Amino acid sequence: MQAGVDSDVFEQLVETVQRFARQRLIPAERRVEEEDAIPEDIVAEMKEMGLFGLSTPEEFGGIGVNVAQEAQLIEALCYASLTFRSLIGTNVGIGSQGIVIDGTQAQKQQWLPGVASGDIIASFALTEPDNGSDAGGIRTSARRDGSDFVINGTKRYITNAVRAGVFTVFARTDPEKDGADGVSAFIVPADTPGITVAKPDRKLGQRGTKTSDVIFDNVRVPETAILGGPDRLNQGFKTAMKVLDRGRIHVGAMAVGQGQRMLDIATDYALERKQFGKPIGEHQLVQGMLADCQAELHAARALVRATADTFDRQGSAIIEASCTKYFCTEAAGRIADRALQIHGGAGYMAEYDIERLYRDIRLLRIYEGTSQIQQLVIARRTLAQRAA
Ligand code: COS
Repeated sequence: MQAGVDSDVFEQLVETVQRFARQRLIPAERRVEEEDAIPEDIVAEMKEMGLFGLSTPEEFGGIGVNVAQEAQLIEALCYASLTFRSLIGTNVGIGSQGIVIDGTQAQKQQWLPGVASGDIIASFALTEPDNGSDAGGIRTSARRDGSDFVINGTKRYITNAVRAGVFTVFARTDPEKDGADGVSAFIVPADTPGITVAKPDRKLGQRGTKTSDVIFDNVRVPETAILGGPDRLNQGFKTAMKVLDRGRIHVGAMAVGQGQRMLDIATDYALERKQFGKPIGEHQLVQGMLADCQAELHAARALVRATADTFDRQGSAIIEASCTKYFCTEAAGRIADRALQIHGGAGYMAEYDIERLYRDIRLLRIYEGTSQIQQLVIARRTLAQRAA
């Protein structure tokens, strides 16, 4: 059982994050959209609040929440634009969790205090130009040279790469094997010679988030850079999968936070906008859309909480995590669509927030495993369980 922080401290933290999202972040959203950047004073406040270290164990300077608590806090934070979450997202999730789950004590001591404070941004470098869903097909190579490894290859769409202090890089250490088996994870400081971070990608939404290609050209690291130490050679794919399981619950919580925001916006609009002599919320077809949003949101929130509890109890929840990401992000997509529809023509206009939120939410069905990959994980494991 992962205990997390005491309930009174936690309740206070949730209230603080709720207030911060409403009073500080939402008013800054349009500026972030226009400038494609998060204002530095907000970054500083997020550091002060300890948000970068939410999931880092207390002994390494973090807050040490468990998965259920993380989910509630991320839901609260994601009432505001998903862009703000993206800034802390890799430190709380995929960028650091490999070190937390499988790192050696020395690796934890070296990296986690800086990750927790936000002074070091941790970035997760798995995806490549030719390998997205097929994560086991990694082509980036790490060739042994004495007691060093030399990394060559390109990673793609790497969140927070331009800000990164450290990368968890997945590379093929056994060229004889072409699947998941011959892959290792390395902890690579971002200033290691041979690393180039390309200019940030232009995207459909979530302006202010930064993703880029990262090119590794003869990047030399010692064998102690293998995540978990030299004994975990060729074990990197499993680390990636474990990190993504936890991450998928986190993304489910993001979908619930934004889903609630979009439902609230649509409900306010339905109360205020009049057609045929009365507020549109009094028309039953609009009520149908609101009801579907509310029902799906309740189901999504309950699923996130149940899965997070299972993860905290068992230390793993593979099928549940995939079901959660799949259901919650698809539901959020439907909520976004209905919320925009309720706005009519106004919903298509950039003056209304829903146009931006609709674009932002689209990514949730793609990253950390597409909906189709979640279906595949769920179905394969369901079949295997019955066949066993
Ligand atoms: N936890 C621990 N171990 C896991 C695991 C998990 N969640 N999932 C798989 N493994 C292990 C398997 O048990 C297997 O180990 P053994 O060889 O010892 O049996 C090994 O990892 C390989 O697993 P599998 O055969 O299922 O690998 P596949 O290549 O078939 O790939 C999918 C599985 C498609 C599920 C995987 O590639 C995937 O999740 N892809 C999506 C990647 C993704 O989310 N990308 C987003 C990028 S980050 S934003």
